[in-house]
Amino acid sequence: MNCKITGKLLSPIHSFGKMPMANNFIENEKDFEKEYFFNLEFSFNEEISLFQINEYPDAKNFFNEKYPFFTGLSKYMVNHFEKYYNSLNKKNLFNKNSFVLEIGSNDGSFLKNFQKNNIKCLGVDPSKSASDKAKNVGLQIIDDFFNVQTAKKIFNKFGKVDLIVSANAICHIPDLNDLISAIDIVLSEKGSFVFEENYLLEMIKKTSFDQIYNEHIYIFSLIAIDKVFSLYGFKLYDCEPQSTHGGSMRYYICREGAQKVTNRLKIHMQIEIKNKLDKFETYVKFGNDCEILKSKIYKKLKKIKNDNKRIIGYGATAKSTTILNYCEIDNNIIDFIVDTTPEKHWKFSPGKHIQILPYEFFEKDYPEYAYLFAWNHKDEILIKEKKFTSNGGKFISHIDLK
Ligand code: DWN
Repeated sequence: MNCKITGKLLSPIHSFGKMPMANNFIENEKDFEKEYFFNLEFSFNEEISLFQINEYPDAKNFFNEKYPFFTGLSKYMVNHFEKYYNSLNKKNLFNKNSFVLEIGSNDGSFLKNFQKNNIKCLGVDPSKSASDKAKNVGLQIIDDFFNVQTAKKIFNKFGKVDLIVSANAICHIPDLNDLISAIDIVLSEKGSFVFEENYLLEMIKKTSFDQIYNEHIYIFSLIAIDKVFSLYGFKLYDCEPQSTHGGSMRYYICREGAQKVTNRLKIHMQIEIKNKLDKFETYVKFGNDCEILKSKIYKKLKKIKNDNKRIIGYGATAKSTTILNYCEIDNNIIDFIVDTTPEKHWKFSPGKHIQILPYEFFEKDYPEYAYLFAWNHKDEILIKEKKFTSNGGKFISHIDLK
């Protein structure tokens, strides 16, 4: 596979084996046979310090009217987006006359904050299942991928935008060259592009290999974002670590010279250098760490089963696809997975075909163990599940086994 930016041939560092598409929950048992698998492996482009997966299915196969992830199901995330809005407001990155664009607006959880404050805004998202929810609350959404073509349409209809925002969407876009060209078309001269994504340093520290799946083409670092955007006349000028999604980073980008680079950015860049995020060897070690953790997870789950205890899965996350398939965990180990998303209920998990049940099945008959696939929402979930834990129930996950 060649890097979409430098054209360099990338050599694989580590493979998680044959992997189905995350979020491709299967409705009918007769469709198990037809399931699509690809080789999930990662590489590291040293020239631009970019961590990426080598093979991935076309996004049209999953970001469509069936996409089953909705941001607004987590109260913490809804709250997080209000804080994100307030922080941009405090930094004067928009004002009451601004026009704001969100890339990957999902169900409108972020844009609702602009709408509430009468700021003109527009969302772009190809997942109609999610964008219909945003439209239902009166938001203006384009059901499409954000690319040069869409950017031209936006520019022709609305002119330039003052602020482009995004959360957990940019790492889903394979062609960063096209993405940045699209940003160049719509962003005003003094405007900022602010986005946040799960953060490479956190993934390396936690060995949270489940952040890697077909939707996440890249796991970004500051060094990578700085190098990539500077190839196109843009500048990374600030950053802000976030606790969401297991540890994220917020990136602030402007046109070269439009903003002053902050000390905070310089400090965090130094931390990345110290942690060797720009070195190939870091990712070879990460691959080895994944293998070690995989065998620890399997042993732990096998021991629980040998002790005749029940394990269910908590949260049919996209991330759980990598855990279940890489670690060879099937329904001999996990009875079923509960989730609060109606669109996932009674379907089967990709690859290992564990059934997804409504949340109530958890409360009805508590198991001894729950594998917390939604470990990134642990704080929110532990508050909700005091009854389970005070009755002796235990949450487990690979994050705690490291
Ligand atoms: O980048 C992405 C992130 C932001 O969202 C996407 N590629 C896809 C998706 O990834 P994920 O599915 O791993 O995200 P979450 O937020 O970890 O998914 C949580 C899942 O757990 C949802 O299906 C909802 C469910 N859930 C639950 O059943 N009870 C969540 C909470 C908080 C709960 O209390």
